Order: sequence, then structure tokens, then C-alpha cells
Amino acid sequence: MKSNIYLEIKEDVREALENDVPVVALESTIISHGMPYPQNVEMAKKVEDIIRSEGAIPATIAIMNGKIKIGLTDEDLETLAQSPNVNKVSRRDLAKIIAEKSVGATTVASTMMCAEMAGIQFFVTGGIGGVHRGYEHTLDVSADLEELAQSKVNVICAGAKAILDLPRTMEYLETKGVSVVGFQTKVLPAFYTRTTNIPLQAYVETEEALANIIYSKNQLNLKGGILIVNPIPEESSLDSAFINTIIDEAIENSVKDGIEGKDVTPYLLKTIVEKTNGKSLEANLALVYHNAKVGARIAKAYTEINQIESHV
Ligand code: PSU
Ligand code: MN
Repeated sequence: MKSNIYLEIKEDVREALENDVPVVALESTIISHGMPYPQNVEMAKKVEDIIRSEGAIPATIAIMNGKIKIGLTDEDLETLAQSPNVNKVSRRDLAKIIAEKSVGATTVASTMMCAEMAGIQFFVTGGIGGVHRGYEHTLDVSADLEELAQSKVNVICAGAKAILDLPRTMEYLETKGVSVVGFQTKVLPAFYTRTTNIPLQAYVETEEALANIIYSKNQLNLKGGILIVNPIPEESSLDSAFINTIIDEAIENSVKDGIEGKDVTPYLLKTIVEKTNGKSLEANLALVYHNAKVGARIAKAYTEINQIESHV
């Protein structure tokens, strides 16, 4: 297990890390800026329960009282879900929020950084950030993509939302050398929907096959994480014409309202939930739960392979 003076690792997470029990990290921006209250806190708790029921230990990550908390209490989750003063913390914000001891919700990028500091290799979320549509005017590319190229943490998500420019997001990842592996899909899933016409270079049918890829990557000591894309379950997926019309409207509104920088993604998520009367939220919850199950199973499969290989 790794450590630094700012890490505050919860007891059950610490024990798991010391005893080679699989641990799965979770982010907190999805709680504070990705979903409305109270569904956000219900989601945060249920995701942890799913990971535990699969035999892994969940570690939700946030910045509180000048510490990087790895593993949160129910009270912490409530604060993140309800408090209006929670900062959205990406790589650039991390040191500042720790130094001034304010509350920070970690994005995919900063959760990867913190997970790596604690020695956690697996991280489950809903969707990642990417290259935004209209990036040729704004240069809006999420720091999540750079982080995937840097931090050795494997991220399980349901693809990226069509609020992003998906082909360019994939090009960016290719340039940065990030492997995108489809879990039971040969094309990139688009969060609310299971398919796009963007082919993937790698796909696997089983958690074991994925764990094998991660094992090889670790043996090669390659930088960065693997992005595992796991499509939303069929029964929860939305009609693509329906959701894409709403996404287009949400983007138009964001431009009209002059939304920029770190506010863009939260603004779009909120607008989409409102415009779909909560349908998008239901889909979002379903895909996060599915990712938690698959992510915990991958972490478990990896631990098993690692134990076998280190004994031969
Ligand atoms: N996409 C989602 N839900 C989310 C996010 C993205 O479907 O909650 C959050 C994640 O925390 C992600 C962040 O890391 O938004 C990306 O923000 P930005 O585009 O500002 O980098
Ligand atoms: Mn951005």
C-alpha cells in the first residue's frame, strides 16, 4: 500500500489493500455535480453495496478537511450530495483545495490521481469527459483524457455521452496511447445508448480476459490506464433519436447561456435530466450499477490472476 501525508484511507479499504482484497475506487463529482439530490446519495450508497456484494471493497474518494479521503462515511456522502459549496476538483485544483481545506468532489481525472496514490488500480464511474463538440472554437478537452494517459488506474465506464465529440475523443485517446477495450461490445457505447458506429480496436467477452490484459500491461510497466467501456443494459437504454435531440438542445442552451470551463459538463447533465423528465437519470443510475458489478468482477479476476502468477 502506498501513502502520503494527505491520504486518509478508511479502515476497511486499508485492510483490503494490505491483504490483496480487490478494491474499487469511485468518484464524487458524479455525486455533487452529476445528479440531483436525493438520487445522488442513494446512488452513491447503492454502488458501494453492489461492489461489496461482488466481494470487493468500495473506496469513494473526495477532498475534505485538507485530506484526500479514500473511502467515505455515510455522513461524508450526505455532505457531498447536499452541500451547495462543494468544489469540482480536477487535476489543476487538487493542491489548492487541499491547502485551503475546502470540500472537493473529485472528477475522473483527480479520482485517478488519488486512487493511484493509494495503490488502487480499478475505478468505476458512469461516463468520462472528452473532447467537447465545438472544441475548435473553445479548445474544451476534458483533463480526464490526459489523465488516462498518465495515471495507472483502469476506468470502467459506459462510454462517453453524445454531449461530446465522440470520434475526436477517440482520436485523442489514440494519440495519447490509451487502450479502449469494449466489454462485450465491438463498438463504442454512448452512455445512454449501447452503440455508435465507432469501432473499437479491442474487445473482450469476459472479466478474466480483461484482467489478463491489465496483468500484461502491468508486467510491461506501461504508464496510464485502460479505459473499459461497458454498454448500458438493453432494458435501460434510451432511444437514440429522442436523447440526441435533447442533447442538441442542451448544447444550444449552454452556448446561449455563455456556459464555459468546468461548468459545461454539470450544466449539460442537469439540463438533460430536466428535459427528459428524469428519464436520463434513470438510465444513468442503471448504467452506473451495471458498471459497479462488472468493475468489481474485473478487480476480483485481476487479483486472482495476480495471486496465481506471483506463486509460480
Ligand atoms: N459525465 C457524466 N457524468 C459525470 C461526469 C461526466 O456522465 O458526472 C463528470 C465526471 O466527474 C467527469 C467530469 O470526470 O464530469 C468531466 O468534467 P469536464 O468535462 O469538466 O472535464
Ligand atoms: Mn472542460
